[in-house]
Amino acid sequence: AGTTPRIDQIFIGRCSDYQASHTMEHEVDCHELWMTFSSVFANLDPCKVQTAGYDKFIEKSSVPIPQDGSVFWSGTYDFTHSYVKTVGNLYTLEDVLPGYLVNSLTWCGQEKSPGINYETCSDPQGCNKNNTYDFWAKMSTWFAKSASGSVQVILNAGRDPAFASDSFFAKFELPNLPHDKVNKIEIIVVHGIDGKDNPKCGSGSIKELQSLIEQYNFAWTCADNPGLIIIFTFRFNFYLTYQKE
Ligand code: NFD
Repeated sequence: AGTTPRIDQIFIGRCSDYQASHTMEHEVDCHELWMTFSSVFANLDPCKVQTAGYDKFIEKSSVPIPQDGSVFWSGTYDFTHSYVKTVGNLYTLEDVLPGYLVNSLTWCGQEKSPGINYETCSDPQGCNKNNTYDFWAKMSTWFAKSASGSVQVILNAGRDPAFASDSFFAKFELPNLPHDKVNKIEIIVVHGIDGKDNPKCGSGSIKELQSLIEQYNFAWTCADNPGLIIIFTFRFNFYLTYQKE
């Protein structure tokens, strides 16, 4: 997979854009934030990267998430991002500063000039892949720890399994939801956005998720295509149909 050309300009531009359109508790120095982020990997052999360095980036870009506003997704990337924009007052990781800055970008460093590899992020030992995984694991952990009130997770009934135990949601988000702040997990199962249609609430991998949430001692609800979702599903499928043509 190719890497993102001019990632420095994109990152700094997104950062300025975000601050111009959101009320910030603290102003962020976008150039300094880029330096904090890029110094983790720039000018280094990918296998020498210390991903713990990304903690500083997360700390500096951290923003509060409104109560009842956190939305997690697994297997529903396009649907969920489109949905939260339409409904409003809902936030995925990619809608808040840390995630907004780097979402859908690909980056990795190299020892030789210019310090960033703009050709490829596949190295023989797979270090870049591991670094990227660690990065998103940290981002997911931060996002989960920032949640409060009632949170939502939007799953795809057409994906098998709809709830995957090796997903970022299962490994880094669910286990990091704070017990003193989060009071309920709303499972939303979307039907009809993908071909197959496997489990409903109370069955298959959704049932496994329900038991897991109980083991984590959280209250939950589960809904198959609830009102707003079903309306939105029509809109979404309509949009996809015309986008393809
Ligand atoms: P997904 P999810 N190993 O749709 N998030 O629950 C590797 F290497 O299945 C955001 O995993 O949902 N990659 C972003 C994996 C990235 C693995 C990651 C795995 N075991 C996490 N599992 C982002 N913005 O890019 C999944 N992936 C890859 C946060 C998969 O190929 C969000 O807050 C796909 O590109 C959301 O609540 C991506 O991870 C949750 O974690 C998502 O897979 C979504 O992760």
